[in-house]
Amino acid sequence: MRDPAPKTIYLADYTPPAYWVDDVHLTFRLAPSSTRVVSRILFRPNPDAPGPFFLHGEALTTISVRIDGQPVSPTPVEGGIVCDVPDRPFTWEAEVEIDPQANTALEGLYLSGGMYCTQCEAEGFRKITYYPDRPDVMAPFTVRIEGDAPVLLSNGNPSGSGPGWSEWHDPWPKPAYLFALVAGNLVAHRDRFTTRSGRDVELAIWVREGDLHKCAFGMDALKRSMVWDERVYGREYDLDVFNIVAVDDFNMGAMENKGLNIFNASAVLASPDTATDANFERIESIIAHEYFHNWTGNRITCRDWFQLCLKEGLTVFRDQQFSADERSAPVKRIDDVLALRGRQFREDNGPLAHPVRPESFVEINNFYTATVYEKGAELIGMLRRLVGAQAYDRALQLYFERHDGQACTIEDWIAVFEDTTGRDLRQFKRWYSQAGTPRLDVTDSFEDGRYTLHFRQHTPPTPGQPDKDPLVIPVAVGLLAPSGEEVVSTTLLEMTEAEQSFAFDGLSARPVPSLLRGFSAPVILTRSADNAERAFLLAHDTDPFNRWEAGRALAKDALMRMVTDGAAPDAAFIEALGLLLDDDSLDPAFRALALHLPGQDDLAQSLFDAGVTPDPGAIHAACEAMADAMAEVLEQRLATIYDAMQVPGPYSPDASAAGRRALANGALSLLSRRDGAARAATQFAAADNMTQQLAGLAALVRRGRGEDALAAFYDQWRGDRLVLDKWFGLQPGLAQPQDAADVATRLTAHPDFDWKNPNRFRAVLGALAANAAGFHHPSGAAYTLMADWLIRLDPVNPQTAARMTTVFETWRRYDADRQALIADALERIAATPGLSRDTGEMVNRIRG
Ligand code: 0A1
Ligand code: ZN
Repeated sequence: MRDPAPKTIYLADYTPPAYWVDDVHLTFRLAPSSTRVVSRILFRPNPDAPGPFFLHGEALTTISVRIDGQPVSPTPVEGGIVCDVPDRPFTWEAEVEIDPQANTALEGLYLSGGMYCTQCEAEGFRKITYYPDRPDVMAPFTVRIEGDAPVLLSNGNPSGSGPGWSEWHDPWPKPAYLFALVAGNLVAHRDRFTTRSGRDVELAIWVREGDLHKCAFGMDALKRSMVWDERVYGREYDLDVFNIVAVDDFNMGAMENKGLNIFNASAVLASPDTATDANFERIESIIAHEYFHNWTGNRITCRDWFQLCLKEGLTVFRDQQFSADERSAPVKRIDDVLALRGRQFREDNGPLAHPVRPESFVEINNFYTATVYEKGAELIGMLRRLVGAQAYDRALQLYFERHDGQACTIEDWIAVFEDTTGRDLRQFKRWYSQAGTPRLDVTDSFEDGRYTLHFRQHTPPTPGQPDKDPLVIPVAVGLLAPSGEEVVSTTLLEMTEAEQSFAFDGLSARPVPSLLRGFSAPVILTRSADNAERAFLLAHDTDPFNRWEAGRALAKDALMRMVTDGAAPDAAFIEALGLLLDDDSLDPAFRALALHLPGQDDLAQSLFDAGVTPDPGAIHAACEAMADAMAEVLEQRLATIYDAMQVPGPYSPDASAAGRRALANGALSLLSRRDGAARAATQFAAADNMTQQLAGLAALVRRGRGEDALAAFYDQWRGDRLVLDKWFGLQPGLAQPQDAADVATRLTAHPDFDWKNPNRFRAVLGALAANAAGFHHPSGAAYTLMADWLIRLDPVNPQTAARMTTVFETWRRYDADRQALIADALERIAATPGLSRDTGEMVNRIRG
């Protein structure tokens, strides 16, 4: 039965399960629209929490149910069934029929291009069979698959196979959300790994035959992840096989199912000619992320879905550490902070703000958010900073020892740190329950050799949380002498009060502070620094993150003055940038980041915070004018850099080569404003790798000279779904503001616009929304197009539709006309008959 009216679930209402599961045996008889699932489950009453016997179940046709061999007739109730059961352990046997072919929501068992696959997190297992589909019920699984596909995979180790069947046994108790099954016509890229204690593990990446040449990088990333987790966290793999499968139709990036990770094809497949450097880097981090979940998520899982950050925040933090170790740590930190500010700050400062550990939800799938993931990871980073790296390592070992095989809470997590260090972390825990981005205002004074920093913290109200308490904020600070020399090296100040001062003695002159080094806390720092100080830090700071931050602050200030006062592009900023670009001692990847102007959405938020209603058209114009000025002033330097950064020899996705290409392509984009896009055309035509081909194409399109190249690109790549997604995304993403909605409309009518495929849908509509000036063009055409498509997608794939509604989350920033247009679009979505619980919840929260 489906929910009559969506209801809100509360963390405070948690109760333990009334029945434990000791063993699960599943048999699948696969058929596209009539798959039979037979379950045999050993249940045991939980003496600590007696209650009715309830099993989740959705869209299941019941064929038969038996308890201890005797037929029974369970009673359907909302979301599942209840049944009278004996007051002792018993065996439950059920046979149900499901329809994978009709499953367009891509949750449960579904078909993707003729291949069976599953997605059970968070609550998809209930669409496969009756079960207590909650993460605190953990059990070993044995699975038998019968079907005519040549490859039949499930979790754990293979325990038998024959023509048309295979059997799998997963000895490690797991919650149902980690269940997986794959069946199809697949081939494997194989390898092996020997763990440090000598276990031989067979590794395989399963793909369609035509994709076999795109697996080598993913496999290498997997082996590097396995080595890293042994070395850094002491975590070894625990099965004889580790399988990864690439799937074309997938709602998210990937899924950490035990021993059988399922990946969106875009998150695993890469070859030099089809994937960009950014794609390679993303693949490496997602492979690592899913692999690291084996310990942080699978062996130790979440008690309930409110604890999602327990596995996600920690696993993101671990994958960030891995990428920092494998690549350049400062560049990785800047990338992570850019993503945090771009997505999480936006969420935390709007109607969708929620705590890292939410206290209620209607649809849990709506809480796989930047706050749970990225802010969740920042909380781990802060804890590590506060207790120190060694205590962190000890706390983690205690966590693994104490909680292996358990379903845990944030309280368990905090307790291992308290027990390891003897610290009282109650105040720190507020970070998990208090939503909103804290503001940290800083002033300073200098007298008689004593330099004092005064901090004041406050967190603005967020939905349901009008008042906030002070947080523990680790502020990493360094001080520089006017000569540029560092006089106080990085020191961690621990702020715990609403207002607090910290003094440094013995200074011979007023120093320049370098604050929040390495972005030591996820806050918005406000300080009325002048541009001379920023330029000084850009030139001298020893902390690479803050050096970049100073350049960014200069750029932001210059752009905001252009928007608000009609100022000309700031020559001092461009000159400072030129000096940085010339500094060959700096990593090219770092210089490439400095060359990027702040994003237009970021500028809109900063203007809004400064009390100015942002006009996306004016912001776009300012960024264009700034880029023109940068290109004009720096033309010679950019040309030199472009030539110097060319990477000889065959393509390699390594960080150093990728950094050189990033800088060359940053230069190319600006130079195209001066050379009629001649270099871009040459690069596009000559490129032997996707990074350069796409950068050439983007520069041509930006300059309005992309028509032929777009056609050539389409002809070349029409047979490759992942590359075609780039073609679909690039056009609305780079269109002129007045054209963006038309370009997107045209693309949605293209024969290759397979809108039921989440990647393709996101390529066009996500890219349109990312084009801030185009999406917010005063005509409102993009809002209408977006609403039309969300209404169309919702009944087919509620999860992807609901996520896409976040394109409207910033609507309160804008002027009355735009707000009215967006309100209409939201109203229209909300009024759609039969709207899903997913999209309904999101639209209601966004409307506020
Ligand atoms: N746990 C996965 C992400 C994921 C979450 C939800 C999904 O369906 C609702 C699918 C995947 C991860 O963190 O990688
Ligand atoms: Zn994850």
